[in-house]
Amino acid sequence: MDLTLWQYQFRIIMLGDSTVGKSSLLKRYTEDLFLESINQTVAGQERFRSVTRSYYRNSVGGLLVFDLTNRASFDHIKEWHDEVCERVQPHKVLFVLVGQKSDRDAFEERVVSREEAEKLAAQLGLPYVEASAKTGQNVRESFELLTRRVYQGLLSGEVELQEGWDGGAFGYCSFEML
Ligand SMILES: Nc1nc2c(ncn2[C@@H]2O[C@H](COP(=O)(O)OP(=O)(O)O)[C@@H](O)[C@H]2O)c(=O)[nH]1
Ligand SMILES: [Mg+2]
Repeated sequence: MDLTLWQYQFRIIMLGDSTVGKSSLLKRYTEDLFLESINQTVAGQERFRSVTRSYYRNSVGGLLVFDLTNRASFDHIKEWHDEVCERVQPHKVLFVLVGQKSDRDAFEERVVSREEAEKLAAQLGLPYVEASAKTGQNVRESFELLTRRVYQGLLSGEVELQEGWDGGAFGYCSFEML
């Protein structure tokens, strides 16, 4: 019987407009913490097109994040998606679409409906999940969904393991963030 256990490390990127809550999602996931006014990533740093190829290098998965209360951040999702897909060719990055700040739904601040987000996700061929870094709702699920999606992609040959990429052979996930 072969009892070999494989551990994979996937490099994952988090993409989306500034202030959608990427840093907050990661903080909630890794430390189970939420800060109302988290140290802001330098303003403007996350502008569309400001990302370089090296940022995506060796990434096999990504969370595409928008803010359910910010229409522009939703409108930019397709641009983020297409930009990355174009840049990583001939490789592929597998995404999960995340509608962030779902806690604000309770205050009727939502401006992007679940239906239209699901429609965009279907168009892009991605799973969709609504999450809140503030309450923790679906945060773990978002990362796990992505990890499972990448693992599935590995088995199906959609993404490939590359020899000798930085980060080493052991561990589960490594994160890159703008
Ligand atoms: N209500 C609410 N606010 C959030 C949530 N996630 C982040 N924020 C707030 O949104 C702002 C921007 O978050 P940040 O994580 O820095 O966004 P980033 O620029 O995408 O990394 C901060 O003031 C956060 O406290 C959330 O799930 N719900
Ligand atoms: Mg940030």
